Amino acid sequence: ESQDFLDRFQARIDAEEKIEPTDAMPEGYRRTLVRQIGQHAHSEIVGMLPEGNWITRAPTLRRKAALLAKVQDEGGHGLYLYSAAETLGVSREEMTEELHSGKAKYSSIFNYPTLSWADIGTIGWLVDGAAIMNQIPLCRCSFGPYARAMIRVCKEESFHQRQGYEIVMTLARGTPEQKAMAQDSLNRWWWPALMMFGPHDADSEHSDQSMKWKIKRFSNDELRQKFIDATVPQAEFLGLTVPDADCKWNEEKGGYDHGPIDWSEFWRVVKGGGVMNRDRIRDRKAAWEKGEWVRDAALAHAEKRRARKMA
Ligand code: FAQ
Repeated sequence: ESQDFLDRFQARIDAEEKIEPTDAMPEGYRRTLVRQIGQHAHSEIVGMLPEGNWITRAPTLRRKAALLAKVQDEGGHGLYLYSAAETLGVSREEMTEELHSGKAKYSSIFNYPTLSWADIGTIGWLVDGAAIMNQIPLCRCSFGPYARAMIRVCKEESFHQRQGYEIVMTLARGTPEQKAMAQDSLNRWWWPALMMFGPHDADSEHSDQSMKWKIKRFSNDELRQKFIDATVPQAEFLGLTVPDADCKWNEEKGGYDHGPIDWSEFWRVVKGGGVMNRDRIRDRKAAWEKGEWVRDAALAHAEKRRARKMA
């Protein structure tokens, strides 16, 4: 790749032009997007599992219908994202193989177990809340198919966040036992939710280049701060407390300070040592194998239609 080519590409990015799949692009740009979009897709698909765990145990029909719809939406997000990645010349099979072999990551958050019904509320509130913070700027990502996919995804995440917050609100205003269940859930999910934004900027390997290419519009720490600032008042409104003694309003910076994040836990979970890592990959592999006949049937059907058209 000549310097001239790289400069011309950067000029298009700087001019806020969208890059489309058929455009010439640096190999590093393509690779970064395949990595990020692929991992984002895997997160949506693996993210169906912790919540799927509670569909049969939702406390009312209304809660069950909403949860079912949410989990289905996540499946849909995964499919948009795999399609967006496929425009960059990687196949769905290759991406799936990388997930199953452990080569491709998915969000650390989905390696924590959903122990109580309150966790379904907390996931909607915190995990979808964090996902929205991260994904709204991705609607302006320089790569067209990813940016466009994010618009609908964000609308749906917004519904997910509200349904979660409403579950937690119902529990927080319920019996002392229900409120305690909500607090226990917040205690377990708060730190893992902060870790979703990735390592501190100084330790974030890809940030500089991704910001330059306008794949990322904000750094990991900037988004984490925005999330904390939006979420702490929501917890206060519910009468719940975030499990961080150092979490205090800082007038000077106009945001909340927070205590140290346990990065050794983060890396342990990312590298496979979380409570649910093994189960998640086992379940995804089983689903892929059990679905093989469906893929085969769809291919055979498409082949028949094609042959009929040719005749
Ligand atoms: N978990 O240099 P950076 C959802 C890895 S929301 C695991 O900072 P980058 C919706 C990172 O990949 C969740 N790994 O990397 C939902 C890299 O390793 P690599 C999904 C993490 O890419 C809600 C290394 O650390 N959202 O699914 C994590 O510039 C509820 C160095 O990090 C997205 O994927 C982590 N938390 O920034 C579904 C959003 N953080 O790849 C169901 C799109 C970092 O070299 C229920 N992705 N790593 O092997 C992004 O915005 C970025 O990729 C970041 C990381 C911000 C996640």
